[in-house]
Amino acid sequence: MMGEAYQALNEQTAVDYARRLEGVFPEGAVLENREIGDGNLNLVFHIVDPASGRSVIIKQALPYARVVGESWPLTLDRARIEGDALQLHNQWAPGLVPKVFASDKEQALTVMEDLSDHIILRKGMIGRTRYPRLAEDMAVFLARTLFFSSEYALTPAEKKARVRQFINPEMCDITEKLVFTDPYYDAETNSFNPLIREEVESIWKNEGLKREVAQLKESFMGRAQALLHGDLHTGSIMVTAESTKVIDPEFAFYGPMGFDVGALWANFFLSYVSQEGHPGDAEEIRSYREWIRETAEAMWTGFESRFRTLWQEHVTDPMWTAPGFLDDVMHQVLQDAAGFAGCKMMRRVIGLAPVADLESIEDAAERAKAEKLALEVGKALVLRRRNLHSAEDVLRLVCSIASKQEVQA
Ligand code: SR1
Ligand code: MG
Repeated sequence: MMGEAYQALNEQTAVDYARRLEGVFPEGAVLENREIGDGNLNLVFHIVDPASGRSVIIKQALPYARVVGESWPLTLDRARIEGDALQLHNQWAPGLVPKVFASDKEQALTVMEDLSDHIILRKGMIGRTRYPRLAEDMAVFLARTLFFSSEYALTPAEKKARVRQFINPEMCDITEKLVFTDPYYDAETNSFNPLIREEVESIWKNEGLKREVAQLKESFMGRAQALLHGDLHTGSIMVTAESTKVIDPEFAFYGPMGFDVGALWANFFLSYVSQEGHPGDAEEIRSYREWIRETAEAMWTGFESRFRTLWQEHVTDPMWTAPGFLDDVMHQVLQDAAGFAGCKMMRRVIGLAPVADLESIEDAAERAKAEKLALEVGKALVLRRRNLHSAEDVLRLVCSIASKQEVQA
């Protein structure tokens, strides 16, 4: 099939494809295969040779969004974007992304390292597992991928060439609609718990909120600051106690740095607000929430200090070295991250593509309590972001609302 016209794989043709990969499986290996994709968009095959113990993942883009079906056509170019982004991420953040063994543009697929000894972070967090390396690893990933792809590290010509390489209009269009538009009016794509209709309708009528979200949307669409992962939620991270791997950069494009930081924060905070909906005693809930709080804060602190170090080591443009400019950059990334986190929390409650942290709360009334908290925290992050000057401020605001103690920020 290599070099042939695109064809979606099935469990048999994926095995045939894997068998033809050079140097991956021994001649004549009897391969086992399972389609394990549970995301919104793609096919994912887990192919194993039990005799040699070798295994790979083949991820293939479908020409439509899997979660909706063929009525939502979607570019296959996202597989090229993902392959190119993984290659750069491997260079800038080695060890924090899966190894890529092959990319096939015609078949819109990537053959990569099997991470089945890891678990999707979202699932791990629903099970209240703590990951001691997570904050540090994500700080390194964010600092290095955002810094080295930016104007601060590249020449103007290199940066513009990268912007061109990662023009990703159809995937950005999904985010522009699902994150920044549809949740704010009665859109067809929306889907939410009927028990929170009053709260959702009040968001649709909140003109001040919509004005702020419009500003964030404009920044997402127009500020080509760094190569973003573009969809950095806890379903895009795989973990063990000792290892963190960032997967799935098919939404990668040049946008504002705060968007990736904010995506991760949003998903930590969605876990935080969902805690009381999952079984466990008060102490278990309190202490897991404390771990989320510490992780979210440490992730920012580690990110900022590494980014500042990279800046000292690599920045050469005399204007970027103007006293105070780096402080301005960090301050803006922090406030952007808070605003984007707010938008990303609200979209997961109101719009298409909810998250399991909330969806797996079976009792609709219990789920509604967590969803209302998510909306409150989301709104506050958007509306009060200009009053936030440190990660501590962000976490104080989030935790006080999520614990239902109002603070002035
Ligand atoms: C139709 S795609 C829905 C969502 O899934 C992806 O993970 C992105 O978050 C996207 O918005
Ligand atoms: Mg994904």
